[in-house]
Amino acid sequence: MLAPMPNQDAAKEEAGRQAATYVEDDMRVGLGTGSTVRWTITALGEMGLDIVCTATSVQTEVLAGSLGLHIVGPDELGALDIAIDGADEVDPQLNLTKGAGGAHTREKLVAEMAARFIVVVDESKLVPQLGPFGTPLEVLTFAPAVVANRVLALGAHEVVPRPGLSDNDNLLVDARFGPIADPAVLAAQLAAIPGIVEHGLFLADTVERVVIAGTDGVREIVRADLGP
Ligand code: A5P
Repeated sequence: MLAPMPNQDAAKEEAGRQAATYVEDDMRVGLGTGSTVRWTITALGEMGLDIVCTATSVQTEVLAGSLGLHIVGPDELGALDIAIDGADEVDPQLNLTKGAGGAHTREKLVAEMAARFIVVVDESKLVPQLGPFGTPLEVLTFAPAVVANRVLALGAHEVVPRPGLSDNDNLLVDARFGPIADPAVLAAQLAAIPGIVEHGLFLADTVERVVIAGTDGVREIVRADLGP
């Protein structure tokens, strides 16, 4: 677990609110899950824009609805102009680990529906290599031990089950691989295991920018091939 930074809550609010400035009237907006993007959702509620949103979890749907945002299912929108979400780890290429909140399956679907995917974090989430957090996996309840053995065979030294079920009524586990040398390779290997509904590795090619709040204020990193 990464060490919390001083004033981490204030940093989350700052990053979350800055990301909301990318949203404009008439946009179709994907809303992520977690304590940082909660501030984006709060800001959107305050801004009173004419937008339609889709939510990545029941928790976010309830929050956004309570703030007066118009929420519909992804199928009603088909595509999104923008999605904004948090992350658990961000590497220098902008690959992400997501899923601490168990919402990564819906989060990945919504991120990939969006023309622009913006990530909001405090700087404690920046890591030189993905892995220390663990890799969240959503797994069918049908044969979790079979899946765990396949994940161990890929090099995980531990597969830790979480209590409860996801919003999709599946199991959640955390696979511990240690530092991940090549997230794209591991992502492909995990995607090929039957019974894994979705893994929490989000590759950089889906990410436009990361909004990062730290002790010196907010900064943004845009994916290298998109320019400053
Ligand atoms: C939810 O499943 C995760 O992917 C979150 O987006 C992630 O855990 C970020 O949450 P915080 O902003 O609370 O750290």
